[in-house]
Parts: sequence; C-alpha cells; structure tokens
Amino acid sequence: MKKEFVQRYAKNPILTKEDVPYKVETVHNAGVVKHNGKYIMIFRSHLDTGRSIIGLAESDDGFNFTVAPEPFMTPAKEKPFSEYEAYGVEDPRITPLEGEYYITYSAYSKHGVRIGLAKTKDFKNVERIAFITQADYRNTVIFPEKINGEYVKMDRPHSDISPWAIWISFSPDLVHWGRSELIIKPVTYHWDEMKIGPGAPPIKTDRGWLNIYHGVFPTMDGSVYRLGAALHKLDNPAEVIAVSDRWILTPQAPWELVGYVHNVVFTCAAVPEEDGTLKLYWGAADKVMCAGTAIIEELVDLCLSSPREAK
Ligand code: BMA
Repeated sequence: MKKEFVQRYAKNPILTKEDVPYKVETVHNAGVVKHNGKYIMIFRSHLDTGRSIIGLAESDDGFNFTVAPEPFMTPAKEKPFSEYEAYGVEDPRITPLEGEYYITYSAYSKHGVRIGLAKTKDFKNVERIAFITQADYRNTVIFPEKINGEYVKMDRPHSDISPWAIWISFSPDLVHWGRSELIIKPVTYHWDEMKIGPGAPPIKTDRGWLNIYHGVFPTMDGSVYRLGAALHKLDNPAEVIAVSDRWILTPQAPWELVGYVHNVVFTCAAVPEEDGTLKLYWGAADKVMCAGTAIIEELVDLCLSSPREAK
C-alpha cells in the first residue's frame, strides 16, 4: 500500500468563511505558531473585491480555532507601505525568532508583488519593518535562527527565462539581503515541473533543515498545487542534502479538489511538536483551511531514501 506521509485531520476543513465574524469570501494560506501555549493562526481571506486581508484565529489544540472579531492586517495606510499594499496582503508566514514573531507576507499593488516583513510580540500589535524584496517575489520563509551569524531566507522570484525556483539569501539585520543563489529547481515532467516555492518556514531536525515546499504541475484542466519535502544542511542551508522525489500531499478531499481555485493544497505553516510530529496546515482550493499531522523523521527519511536532483 502506498504510504501516506500526512494524516489528514478527521474534521477538516478546520476553518471556513462561516467561522469569520466579518464578511470574507475565503479562509486560506495561513501562518501558524505556538504562542503562550496556544496556537495562533493568521490567515488570508479574499474580500468580495477580490483583494486579500489577513485575519487572526486562536486555538488550544491546533485544530479548533476561534476567529478574532477584527482583521489582523489590512493594507497599510501610511507610506511607504501603503504604496505597495494597495491591492492586498496575502499568504503570511510566521517565524519565531529571538523572542519575537516575524511575519513575511506578499504585498500586492500596481507595482507588482513583493515581500513585506512585519513583527509582533503578542499578536495584538504588529509593526511593519520593511519590504525585503523588490517586485516579482513571493513565498518568503525566514529560518528560525541565525546561521553562522546571519539571518537566512528562501523565496521564489518570478522568471520568464528560467524555471520558477527556490532561492536562498543571507542578511546581517533581516532588512538587507544578499549572496542570493538558486538552490532547488523544478524537474521536467515531474509533479513539480512548472514551478516550486517555499511553503512552511523550515524545521530544524538532527539531520538537517526540513523544508516543506509547494510544486505546481500544469494540466489541460489547469495547474495542480502539491506539497513536497527537502532537506538542507544545518550549518549551510544553501547546500541541499536531498529533495524527495515524491510529493507528500496532493489534492484529494472534496474541498481540495474544488473551491475558489481547484486542485490546490498550499502551505504557509508547519508546527513542530515535542513528540516528533508536526502539525501541517494548508489552504485547500484557495477557499478553506485544513490541517494534518506528519512524523518529522519519516519526512526526513523520505527525502534521503528517494531523492531527485535538486537543480
Ligand atoms: C499562487 C498564489 C497562492 C495560491 C496559489 C493557488 O500563485 O497566488 O496564494 O494559493 O497560487 O491559486
């Protein structure tokens, strides 16, 4: 029997627009962390303008969430942020780092899409820090600790020439980034052949950084978004140890197959637990939020036992 690496939570979807006390059309692509013994989720919602905002929900067990009465982040009103967020804020990822929570999000405007960085201590007040890319970047994840004295991020620049791939960059201060290099590329006629991008902020394991990413395959019926796993060297995450040949999650449940955008599972969050499991969260068909669990060591073994080339 084919092994399933992610066990879906029995009561998926865990959050839908019906759970939100203000008017939204979708609940998807959420960042999640544990904070003061609770799970905090910040989720993207389309409004009926087609533009997105970010809401907040809280849970004791990581599966049953209650949504806060007001949105958490809406497009900024003050410059310079207002200039680049006018069309919405999307796909937040949260990294706990040095006692604070750093949030990366896609900022859309007439100038394109770029990545904003914000931080919070308590998920009540959020402070925007800077835009950390130019236009044409999405899917930025920050590693949860400095490596060799530097902050590290991965993201996915757009490109018409080369495949849309995962890049890594380094920074002394989280604002200025450089020494970028391409580290994982789509593979031709493979489930992730069209484009790939970082998903959840990386998880530290004894054998390397576990990177759960998304990959896209084009079909006659539109694109299919799936999730895969890769392992990066602990002291040099630019070095990719292995990328699993197989995907770890594919659209299967009815709400993953049909929704706002069909055939999408898209992650911005995986929360490691003390028992060696992780809780994985994904937006299903860009419409609802789902969750599942996986055994971290099994994902690491999967990468090592059946790798495909990284680039
Ligand atoms: C990507 C992003 C994601 C979305 C996905 C599937 O390009 O827009 O936010 O979940 O497409 O529609």
